[in-house]
Amino acid sequence: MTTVPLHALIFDVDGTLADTESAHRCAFNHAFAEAGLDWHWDEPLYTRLLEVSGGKERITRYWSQVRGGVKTIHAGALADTVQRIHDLKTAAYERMVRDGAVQLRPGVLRLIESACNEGLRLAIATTTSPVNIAALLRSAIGPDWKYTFQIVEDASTAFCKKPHPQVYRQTLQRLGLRAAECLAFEDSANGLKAARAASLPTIVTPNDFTAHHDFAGALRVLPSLQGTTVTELRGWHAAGSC
Ligand code: XBP
Ligand code: MG
Repeated sequence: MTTVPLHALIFDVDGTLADTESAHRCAFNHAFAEAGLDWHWDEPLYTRLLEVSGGKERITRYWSQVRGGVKTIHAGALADTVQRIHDLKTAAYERMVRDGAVQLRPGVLRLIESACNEGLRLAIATTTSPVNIAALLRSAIGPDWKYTFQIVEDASTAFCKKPHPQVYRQTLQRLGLRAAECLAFEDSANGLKAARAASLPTIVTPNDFTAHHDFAGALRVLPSLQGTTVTELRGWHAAGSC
């Protein structure tokens, strides 16, 4: 059994802390309409597009591979247009979350509370933007949510999106911990790859958008964190790197 104690839990946001992707999809479609574009992402298409981490990257991928015509646009103009669409999307998403469209997944709040009570440090490593994180956690935990998560790494600090490990490596650096002293929580194959590339033992809780992903290399794959205790996490962590 490993002798390395568990010191911190590192959570992904979208699809892990909360089932946000349906709201993200609606926000994208809202932004397309506001921008006067006849684009529409239905669930099957969005499920495929989720293979690309990052909202701006997803818009660009769709535009270049589905709509076409990107090559004729000056790179700067393309980036500006994608940024403008993504800003409209982020504003729509923030309104939706503020209006109660998204809740934390079952078991997440209870696990976060018991982890804090047991002295574990909590961090966030996500591809999404700070505005989205704040909107979600302010409505789910309250205005003091930042006291719960000591470290937050996101799209504004880690420019290489998952499956690149940058966001996890930076989180570990700021925690001042080794990967073996932590557990990561993810919902997608890209997220799992990023966490594993940073040598983090990782628990995966798939959702409807990621249930078909390959989760080889996960420490555990659970339907949700409902009923998961810190004692169980410590046990899986201890057994995980035998
Ligand atoms: C998942 C993502 C994000 C969201 C949309 O992030 O890939 O891009 O789908 O958010 P996570 P943005 O790492 O938390 O699973 O539009 O802000 O990118
Ligand atoms: Mg995710």
